[in-house]
Amino acid sequence: MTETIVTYDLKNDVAVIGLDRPAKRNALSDELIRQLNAAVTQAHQEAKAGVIHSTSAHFCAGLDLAQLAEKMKTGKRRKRGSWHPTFEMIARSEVPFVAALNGACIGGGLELASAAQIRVADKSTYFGLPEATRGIFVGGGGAVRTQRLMGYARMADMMLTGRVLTAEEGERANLCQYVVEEGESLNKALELAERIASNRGMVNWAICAALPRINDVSHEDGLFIESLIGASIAGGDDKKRVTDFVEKKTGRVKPKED
Ligand code: 1HE
Repeated sequence: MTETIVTYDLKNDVAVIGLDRPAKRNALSDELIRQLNAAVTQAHQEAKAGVIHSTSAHFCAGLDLAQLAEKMKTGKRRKRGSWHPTFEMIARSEVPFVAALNGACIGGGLELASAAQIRVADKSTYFGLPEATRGIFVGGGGAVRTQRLMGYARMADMMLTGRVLTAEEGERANLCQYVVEEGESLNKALELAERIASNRGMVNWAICAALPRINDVSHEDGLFIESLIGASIAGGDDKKRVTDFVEKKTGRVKPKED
């Protein structure tokens, strides 16, 4: 029987996906990607938001180098772009994902985290892109997504020099949006995911699927797509959410409390 190395749980409307290969620091083997794909597919069928976390001390050590070494010996290399469909499903769908980070968030692990819409790092988290050290390149969409998050200069620095960033440095470099105390990233990610799950699905879809695409087109085309999206999501329960505010049935935006 195949060992379970990705756990799946549905908590209310939130799919909780756990990377569960602690002995290998959640290194991304073909089997782990296969199980992750199945979990994300299931999340799409039944959840309104998702969380991806590690069940142990490290989020993810990146590509399974032992498996790669084995394939190099036999000449059976991983097909290029084989992670893309899974990571793309996380990145651009109606189900937004929050990645809860801890410990090593390295190489393909950072690429996976970059596919989520929100990253919460606890203070044990460190970010690295050691691909050049291993003589390989990013392969999980990091050239697009991670670069877009942190910018070319920072990514080139990390890749060329092996520079490692702490959680706080990662936040300043835009690799994560929240830094929490050690052991708290899953709790914070769940709290955020529950909040996200209460949004209209169509609006979440527009944020996840349309905003990044608008980034890819011209200013004018972006404005046009924005108008199209606005028109296409009109209807449904949007009127109720608006009138609820006008009739004082729903909360106001409050100043942030420390
Ligand atoms: C692994 C992997 C892995 C650990 N593939 N087996 N990624 C890297 O270059 C990161 C490589 N890993 C590390 O630097 C460290 O292992 C960690 C910082 C993540 C954790 O250190 P530590 O001291 O807690 O654990 P460890 O003793 O180094 O590793 C524990 C076991 O996990 C050990 O196996 P064991 O059988 O000897 O016990 C390690 O071999 C195994 N392990 N990381 C396979 N990555 C296609 S594009 C994406 C390209 C990339 O992702 S490049 C980055 C690859």
